[in-house]
Amino acid sequence: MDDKVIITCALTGGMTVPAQSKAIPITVEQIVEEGIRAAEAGAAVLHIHVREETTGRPVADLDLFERVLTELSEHTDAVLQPTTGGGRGMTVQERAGVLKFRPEMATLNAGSFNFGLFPVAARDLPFTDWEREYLEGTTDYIFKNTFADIAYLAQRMRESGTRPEIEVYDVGQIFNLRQLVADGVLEPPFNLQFVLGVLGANAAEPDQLIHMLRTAERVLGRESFTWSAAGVGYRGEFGLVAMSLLLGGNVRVGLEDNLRLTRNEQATSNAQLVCKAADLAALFDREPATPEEARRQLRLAAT
Ligand code: KMH
Ligand code: ZN
Repeated sequence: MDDKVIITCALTGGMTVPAQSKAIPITVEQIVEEGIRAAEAGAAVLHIHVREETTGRPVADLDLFERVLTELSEHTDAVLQPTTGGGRGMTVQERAGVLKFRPEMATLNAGSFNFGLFPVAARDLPFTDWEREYLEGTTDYIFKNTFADIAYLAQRMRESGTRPEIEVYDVGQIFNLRQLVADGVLEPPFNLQFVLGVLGANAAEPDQLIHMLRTAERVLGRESFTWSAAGVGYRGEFGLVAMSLLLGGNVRVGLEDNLRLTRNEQATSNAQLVCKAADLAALFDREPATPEEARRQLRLAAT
């Protein structure tokens, strides 16, 4: 087990809408500020989406990505990990656009599924028309990551010198990876992120995490990957933090995945969620990895 734990902070995401929480950063300035504070609190990796600045709608706008990446790199040494998953309505080509900035890491999603956020639309929140439509429309939103899409994104990442973090949402996607290795599309060692708790994929339950971890060890080989877990929702997020700390994995927290600091209290910043993860890590005698330690563990090009 690596005593150091890499904390990734997923700052804003591409699936929630602003009415769910005032803390969700929207503008470039807010995303950058949140990223700096999260890194100061112990996050070694910042996972990044961007949003239209006037509405908060998730977008794949390259000008916004460029500004966020440039400003963050001027203020923090954290590993910057933009999404290639994007949000509803974006094509795979649009999602790949951010690779032109040659980030040292980016997400690569390991399979397709119906990414269902529609139950949120039934909550009593002051949704605008687009927000309600965005959430309700996920009854019919396939988060599309076909074998062809994955091959395309993997090739683009090779060209940009970007190391993929592979997002695995369900156990079957581990077998997708085995096929992608056989086809020469992907090559171990992998950095896996088990993302559990998305409706349409797997649940953020202890048994499911263990099952996915053991399956990855059996199918891909125990030495062929590092891993982290991200749970969606409050119980999912901190439940999986505790499990990963215990099992020797890394952790991801952040307002992309969860909006609450305690069961009854909204988080007011990403840094609060990072601090809570770091406090839990201390209870397990694990210290947050610095960005340099994270680069070494994740085998990023810069090391
Ligand atoms: N927004 C999504 C549909 C990623 O960043 O690569 C999934 C996602 C994954 O956020
Ligand atoms: Zn994301």
